[in-house]
Amino acid sequence: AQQRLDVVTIFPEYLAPLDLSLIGKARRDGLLDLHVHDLRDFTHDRHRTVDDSPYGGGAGMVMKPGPWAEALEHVVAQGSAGEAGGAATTGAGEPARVPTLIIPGPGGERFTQQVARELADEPWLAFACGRYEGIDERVYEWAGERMPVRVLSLGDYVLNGGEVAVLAMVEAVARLLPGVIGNAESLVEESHEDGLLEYPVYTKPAEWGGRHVPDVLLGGNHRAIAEWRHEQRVQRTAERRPDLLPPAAASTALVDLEER
Ligand code: 6GU
Repeated sequence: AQQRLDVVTIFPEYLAPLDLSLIGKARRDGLLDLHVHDLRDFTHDRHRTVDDSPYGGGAGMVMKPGPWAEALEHVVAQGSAGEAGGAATTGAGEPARVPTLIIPGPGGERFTQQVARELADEPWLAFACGRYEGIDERVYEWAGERMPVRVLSLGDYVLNGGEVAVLAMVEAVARLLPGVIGNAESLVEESHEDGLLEYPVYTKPAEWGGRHVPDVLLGGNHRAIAEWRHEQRVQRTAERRPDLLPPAAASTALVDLEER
């Protein structure tokens, strides 16, 4: 089942990396149907204006609602038109009438692996990249009356606009789509899939610059290797991301580490 993605931005060139690597391959293989739209194409003045000063005063500029509504109406019309092979479909095969709209922003709900999994189940996603101090609040209300809307943040820091966040979100979602990653097994043993960070990995040579690969990995005892790797995952998570562990498990793992 192909997933349709629409991205609306004032910097379409910012999305160029989506032609590369795994995502580019998924597009060429027909697993992803990606459309990037220039918000300025939905303005009508000579200067193709997308922003204006904030009512009430304050720093910076706010994105005007008009171009956003026209751009999103265009996305909905184009995506639900059912052009041959291009229409997003629901699980039952009928065309999806509207996309789930993602608005990236530092004030959103946290984008996590769980959210990526939810989005990978959707037939059609649209992304609205804000810039400047944000998008006029009425766009959120207007869109929310027409389609499901999620405001999503990558984490507690500020980017200049939604474009880089969309690159991250599209990559996290697309790699979960069936067929995008050749070896589906590599998807399950990953950080954030089961709540623990990954174990450390090594390759040849067995000794490098006086540093040795742990002995257990050189023997063929698969049970011992699995136990060692699990232990490494728990300790690593306790040290680097204790917030991922139940409080008791976090302190036990750190005590174990000090006793070694
Ligand atoms: Cl999703 N957008 C912007 N502009 N800044 C962010 C972010 C998103 N996530 C973290 N910082």
